[in-house]
Amino acid sequence: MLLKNKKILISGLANKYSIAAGIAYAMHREGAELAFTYQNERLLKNLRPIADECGSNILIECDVSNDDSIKSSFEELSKKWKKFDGFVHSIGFAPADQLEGDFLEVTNREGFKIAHDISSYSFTAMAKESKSMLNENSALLTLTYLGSTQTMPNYNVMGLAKASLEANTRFLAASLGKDNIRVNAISAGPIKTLAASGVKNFRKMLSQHSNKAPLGRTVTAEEVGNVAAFMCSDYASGITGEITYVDAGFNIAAMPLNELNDD
Ligand code: 0WD
Repeated sequence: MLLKNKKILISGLANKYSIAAGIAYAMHREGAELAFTYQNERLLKNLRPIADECGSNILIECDVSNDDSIKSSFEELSKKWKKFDGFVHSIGFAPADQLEGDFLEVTNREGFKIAHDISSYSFTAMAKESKSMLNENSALLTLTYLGSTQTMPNYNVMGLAKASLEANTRFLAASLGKDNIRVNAISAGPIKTLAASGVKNFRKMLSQHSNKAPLGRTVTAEEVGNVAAFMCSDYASGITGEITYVDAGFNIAAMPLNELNDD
């Protein structure tokens, strides 16, 4: 069991399709004790049955757009866990009007601000607020996407926010290295979740992905969860500041293999 005796907090579980759900199941299977944060009351009913399956009754409200909410959520957590071994940041958001249409036409200051605040700054904010509670050998993990480094239709300002999140991962890793706390990101291939359905024509992205990826398919939340469990385990003790792709190899391929073959 990769995560025996580890206490890990998971954020961003909106429903059973969330990547965070795949991560929770994998971490539970690997022996971790889990706690969860949820954005608001409305999402609690989706979270509760999954937390139950994972043997957790530590469910804490935390809206990462608000510093007081982040602070009080860790105060709440400290009543159950004096110290813990890391957290998963599986949170991203941009207003819907930013995720449809031409980048230059649709992007505005407010949308830019919100996307970067919720999708990148919140990772720093959670690290800041929890640092005094983190054990040595803790691991922090976030979820990113290829839009950080390559363009694609409709992903727009989220791509910029993910670029920021990846730099954030590196700077946090540099900052927390002296405390022996590791910070990493998983760049997941497209998976049909609530957040993903906010991106226009997401279905087409899925089929394009399968067409180009060396493995000829998309990935599952369970596959992301397995890598997340490893990254937060002591088996990954030599890895920090790294972006690990779990995308069936999509990012390494310039074009589909069969594209130029005669048949
Ligand atoms: O294809 C995908 N699904 C990919 C997702 C590919 C690569 C990366 N990712 C990333 C996302 O960008 C995000 O960072 O994975 C992370 C998790 O996303 P998900 O599992 O795809 O989406 P979802 O199940 O919707 O969970 C994201 C959750 C929110 O859900 P909704 O859809 O209700 O906005 O992030 C949470 C919320 O639960 N969230 C917040 N939590 C606390 N405070 C906030 C907030 N202010 N805003 C959003």
